[in-house]
Amino acid sequence: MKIEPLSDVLGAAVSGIDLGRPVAPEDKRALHDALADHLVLCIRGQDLEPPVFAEAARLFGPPKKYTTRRDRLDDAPEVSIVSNRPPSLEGKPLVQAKHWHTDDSYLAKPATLTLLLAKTLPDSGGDTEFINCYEVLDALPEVTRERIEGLRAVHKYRSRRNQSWVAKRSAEELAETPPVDHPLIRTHPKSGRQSLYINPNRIDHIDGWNEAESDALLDELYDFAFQPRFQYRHRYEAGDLIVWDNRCTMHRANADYDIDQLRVMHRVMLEGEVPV
Ligand SMILES: O=C(O)CCC(=O)C(=O)O
Ligand SMILES: [Fe+2]
Repeated sequence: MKIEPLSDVLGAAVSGIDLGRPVAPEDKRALHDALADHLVLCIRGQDLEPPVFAEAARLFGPPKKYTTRRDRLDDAPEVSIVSNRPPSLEGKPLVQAKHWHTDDSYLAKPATLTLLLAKTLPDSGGDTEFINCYEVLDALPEVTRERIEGLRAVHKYRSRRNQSWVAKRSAEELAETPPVDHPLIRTHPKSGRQSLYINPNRIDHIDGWNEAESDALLDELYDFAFQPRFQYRHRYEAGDLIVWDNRCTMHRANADYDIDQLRVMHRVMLEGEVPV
């Protein structure tokens, strides 16, 4: 197994391993260490059917069943489909998740990791971009950091400030996800490092602040975090399996490609934990 950095910001490519087969304990340890160091891994050449993919994800932690029933698979309910032809739009093309976000932050326990397996790629483009949120917090001006110390943000499945298309959920599915609040500065339980924990799609407002003041602060934080110096753009090869840490990164699907071409990814999210 070989592990090589993909950029100075974050990301490492892993080759020479097949997650469809048992993984040696030393390789498992090396993968965990690499993820902690690089925040995003691209494991090359993975050809995994959904039940095998769900099983392989266990290498990193327990997978969870996806909430939106329509977008998950019957033979592997941990695997959801991220397609540019969402089932609820009856064949109409749409790039999902094209604005910066971290997965699941509208839940009390957002997924720790997400695994995304490239199944069908357009001829070119269809990239996923990432932000290193440790670096964002480290670079934040001291005055801003002091202002946000101790603040919490209210996250909602369908937030007032949401930008991306949000899949319709049944009343029963919505009832499973009431609004939650999370700290703006989050400490990673494994690295002990702090990062800026923001989600432009799901944060509705800063807890206890009025809308105008809250919007102003959020806009300032987002503008700062979106700077190219914190970003890595992943250009896919067939069989790429991307694993990212939602506790210290954001990501978005790049929409700058020929949407007439099909793009299908299989996704597994791992059980979450309360952000601290
Ligand atoms: O399709 C992508 O590139 C990213 C999709 C996404 O945001 C996700 O799977 O959580
Ligand atoms: Fe996502």
